[in-house]
Amino acid sequence: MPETVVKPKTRTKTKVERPRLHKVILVNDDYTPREFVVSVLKAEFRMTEDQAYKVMLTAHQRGVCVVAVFTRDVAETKATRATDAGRAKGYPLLFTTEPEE
Ligand code: TYC
Repeated sequence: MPETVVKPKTRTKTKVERPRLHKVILVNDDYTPREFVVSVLKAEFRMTEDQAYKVMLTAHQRGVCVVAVFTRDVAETKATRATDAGRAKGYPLLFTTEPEE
């Protein structure tokens, strides 16, 4: 008796999309010293003094500044570490994340 051969009727389309990137955002406050913000930006985001100073000043003047973009995990880890560095010194320094459009 011949075997029944069942042919698949559906095809699987492989579609690979890039992971969405997430912004790390520095939020201004009235208490964290400017130099401390700069030192955290340099340590956690590998910025130069000049880059860090510009980002700090933008957040200071406008309320927020985008620091950099990363995959979600990296963005969240860096934001948490940077926020914790401020908390360890008793400062309200805050870094948040949000997905890019
Ligand atoms: N506004 C703070 C001050 O005047 C400095 C500061 C800048 C704090 C940026 C947080 O995200 C910040 N000492």
